[in-house]
Amino acid sequence: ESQFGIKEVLNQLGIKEINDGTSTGQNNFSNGTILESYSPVDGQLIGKIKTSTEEDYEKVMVSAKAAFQQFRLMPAPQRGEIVRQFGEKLRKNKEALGKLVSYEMGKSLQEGYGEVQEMIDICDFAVGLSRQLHGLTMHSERPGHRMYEQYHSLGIVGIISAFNFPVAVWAWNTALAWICGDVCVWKPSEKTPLCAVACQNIIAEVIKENNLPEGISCLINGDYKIGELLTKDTRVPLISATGSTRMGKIVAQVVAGRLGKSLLELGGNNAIIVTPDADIKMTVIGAVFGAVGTAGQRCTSTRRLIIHESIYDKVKDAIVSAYKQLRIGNPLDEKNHVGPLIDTHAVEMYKLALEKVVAEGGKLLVEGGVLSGEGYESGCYVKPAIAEADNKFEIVQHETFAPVLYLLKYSGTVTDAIEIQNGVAQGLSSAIMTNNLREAELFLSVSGSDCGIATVNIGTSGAEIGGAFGGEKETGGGRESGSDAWKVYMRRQTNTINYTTSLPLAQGIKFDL
Ligand code: UN1
Repeated sequence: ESQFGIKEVLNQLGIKEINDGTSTGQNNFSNGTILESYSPVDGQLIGKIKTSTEEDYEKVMVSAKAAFQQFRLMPAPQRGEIVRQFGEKLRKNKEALGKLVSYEMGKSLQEGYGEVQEMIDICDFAVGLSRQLHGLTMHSERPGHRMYEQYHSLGIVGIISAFNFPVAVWAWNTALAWICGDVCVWKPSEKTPLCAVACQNIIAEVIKENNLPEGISCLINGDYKIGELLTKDTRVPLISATGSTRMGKIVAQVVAGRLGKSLLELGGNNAIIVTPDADIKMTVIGAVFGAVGTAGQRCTSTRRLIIHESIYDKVKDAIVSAYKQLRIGNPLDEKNHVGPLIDTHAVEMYKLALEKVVAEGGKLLVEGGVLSGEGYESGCYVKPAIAEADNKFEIVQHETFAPVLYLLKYSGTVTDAIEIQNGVAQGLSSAIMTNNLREAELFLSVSGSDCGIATVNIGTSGAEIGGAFGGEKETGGGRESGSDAWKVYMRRQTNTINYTTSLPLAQGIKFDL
């Protein structure tokens, strides 16, 4: 639609009417069936891609393997320079790519830009890291020996990403993998293939401008079957997969079956604990953004509010009244807070969740519903809903990728709230709203939150790239992005060198000949 300047956006990003879904960075070829990408914003066809066949996949792997042989020899800081140039190109394309993310995925334009900003941030982080792939040195127990460890490039990294962060999740993985000297093969979500083509077009320019071997960044497209080729492939030492717990369990078993490594970023069931010492104003902003941002389709979205009984009504009223101010509509219009769900299947799941919570004895405080009429033609726009529920409800235990927020009440101390917060199968993000130091520290202590992310006076979503991102339990245990998450993209080697003329054995063992 020209009204959002989408034609110009597609032009700038090199998206054609029909695009090759297979790319080695220089060569694009695809012999599979056609996949159409419709926008949840207005239901319009944005473009088509040709998916990858098994033969296409084989060509990609040959090219990736050859690229790795060369790329691993390039000094890490020089690889960092490549990532720096990629970050520069992302800066130039931030507006266009952010708009495409918003149009193809449906998140608000602000969040579309935010997602591209996360890509830029991880590039900056990776550039610095390219000079800091440190190993330790140890003191040998034997005289005249030196012991140290080093990190070597791993090989081909398979990246399987979800629709909700169609560009950033790839960048978190690939920017680190590249500085580590790995090459990447990306299988994006079938729901957002054009975002992937746009990213691949951007990195392809960098690869060309630097005369790098093709195959450093590869793209394949298709359904789960093409993903299966990756997970089964012994040429791929690491699979990084983001998506549902159901998908993650399948990937984990297949990869473990060949003793490969997997980095899993799966479902969350994130809660904010609101204690009697919470700042209510901050709580409302954090909770509402967490619950309705990206229309509740982040793995870090706030699903549960665990509120102390003494302030329950006050918090409930404040949140319910904030929901009345939410504007739902075209996400490319910056006035709107909430855009559409990804597709009508997601709408069905949302409706089912609301039916279930009522059937299990919950009470709707803010009724949901699917919007229709002008501006809502795609059928993907829903009203964010709030339900009073119990943590034990089956539906509350389950991650519904939609803006449905459950209010849970606790009595007693923060320990009781923590028990509820931890009483789910998932363990991604968690938060506490309190100005009470004792409560906050307890929440962060070993007997506190069991999640990979635990924050104080912040909501559950919107993590910065500098920290390691990921979660425990059914969230899969993987860590991406900041801190030392890079280590999973490399292989570690322990080296001991003897510079004497004798051969003393470790543990003092005598072995004389
Ligand atoms: C996801 O939903 O897959 O913390 C990732 C956040 C974002 C990343 C979400 N930085 O909400």
